[in-house]
Amino acid sequence: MPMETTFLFIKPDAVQRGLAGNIIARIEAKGLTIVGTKMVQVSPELAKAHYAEHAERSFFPTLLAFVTSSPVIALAVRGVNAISVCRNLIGATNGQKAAPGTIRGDLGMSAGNNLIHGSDSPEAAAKELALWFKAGEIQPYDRTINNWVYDPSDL
Ligand code: IDP
Ligand code: MG
Repeated sequence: MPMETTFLFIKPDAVQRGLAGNIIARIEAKGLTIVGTKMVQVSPELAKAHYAEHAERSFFPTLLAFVTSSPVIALAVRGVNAISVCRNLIGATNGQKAAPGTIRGDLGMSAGNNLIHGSDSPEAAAKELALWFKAGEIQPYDRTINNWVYDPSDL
């Protein structure tokens, strides 16, 4: 199966608001497989490495303070085209503009406190999975229900 694995983390606002279950339920119900998960208190070093591409942005200090403010839930998520499927499930960056039906569109009102991160390319997914998970923390299994989630032409 031409499966991809992407990296997501449920941000401190969603964990504090008690929305982690709602978000994980959407990912599972979509037909994606959670193949790795753990709660992480993000260090300043991990935050800086994860968001390195945004180091020059005006919101960078606020972003670092936010992601290190309270624990997050890291997720490795597997499925056909999982990277773009998850980005679509998450929605636009600002919850006020994100489409209804998306996680941010349904659950958030902010550009910064926007509930969840998702890798935006295969290169980012590879970098972020390696940054957040150690060897052996991801179990790349296929759910037996995949025969009902996908038809042969999807694969
Ligand atoms: P993305 O998470 O939708 O890919 P990016 O542009 O990659 O959005 O920005 C990374 C993160 O930085 C966002 O998820 C959000 O938490 C924060 N951020 C982005 N733009 C703003 C902003 O205009 N104000 C405050 N925080 C922002
Ligand atoms: Mg991004």
